[in-house]
Amino acid sequence: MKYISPALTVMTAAARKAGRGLIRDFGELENLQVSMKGPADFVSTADKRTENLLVEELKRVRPGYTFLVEEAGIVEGPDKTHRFIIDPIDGTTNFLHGIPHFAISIGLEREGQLVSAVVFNPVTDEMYVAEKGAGAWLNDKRLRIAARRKLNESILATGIPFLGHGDTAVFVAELNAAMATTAGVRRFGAASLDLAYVAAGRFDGYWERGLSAWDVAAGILLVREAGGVITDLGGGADVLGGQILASNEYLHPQILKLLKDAAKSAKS
Ligand code: LIP
Repeated sequence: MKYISPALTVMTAAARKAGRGLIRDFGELENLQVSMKGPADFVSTADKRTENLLVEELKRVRPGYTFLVEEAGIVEGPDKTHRFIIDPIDGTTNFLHGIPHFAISIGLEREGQLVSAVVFNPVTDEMYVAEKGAGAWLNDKRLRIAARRKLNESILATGIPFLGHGDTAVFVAELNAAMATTAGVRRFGAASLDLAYVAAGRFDGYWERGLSAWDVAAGILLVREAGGVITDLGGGADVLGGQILASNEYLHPQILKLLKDAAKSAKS
């Protein structure tokens, strides 16, 4: 990467340090799978410990910044112009089940604009980073969004409502529409990595509802800096508000229409 800001250097260092702990925890989990209560408690402790470590590491070098984090919520700092948005383990259910697809996600906002991003999968050692105006990168490789223009050649990723979360009827209608028009739909279980995969051109598009800002903040910048288009599911700019659609400029309007029509039909 040609330009790495001091903030991004600090963020990648914190993610690597936290990643080492998560790898140890992930190894330990194998011994705990026999008891049902064991793994869930263990993962929630790992989640909190990782969050604390990230906040401590980042606070040490950026003491005044505000934080929005999954467990502790908003941690106000005197500097209201900078905000870290952090998910210590995005893909917690994968982590809990021993599926090596989860990530540490750290986004940095300056005056409400996402300016730096890190999504780190410690198992595969894939470090995705983006800097506003300087591109998105996977380790040392520049990321570019896929160039496909036809839905019938495209693979989309999504998230599936579970355990009473989300609107099942709307999701089923959207999935039906996507199944009928695309080359396939995937559900990998970690929004930050779904967005990173869109930025890397692995997925041609990704949509999901019921998300939190910390799931997507870093991934949004990755997609933008890889040349992608990202909106909420109404086509608007509220991308941290819980629903998201990411793709390239050709497919985005097609997918948006498809999903809008499907959601409308589910509600009528
Ligand atoms: C997860 C998201 C995923 C979604 C899950 C969950 P968590 O975040 O990354 O895309 O489908 O329901 O929200 O809870 O693992 O940080």
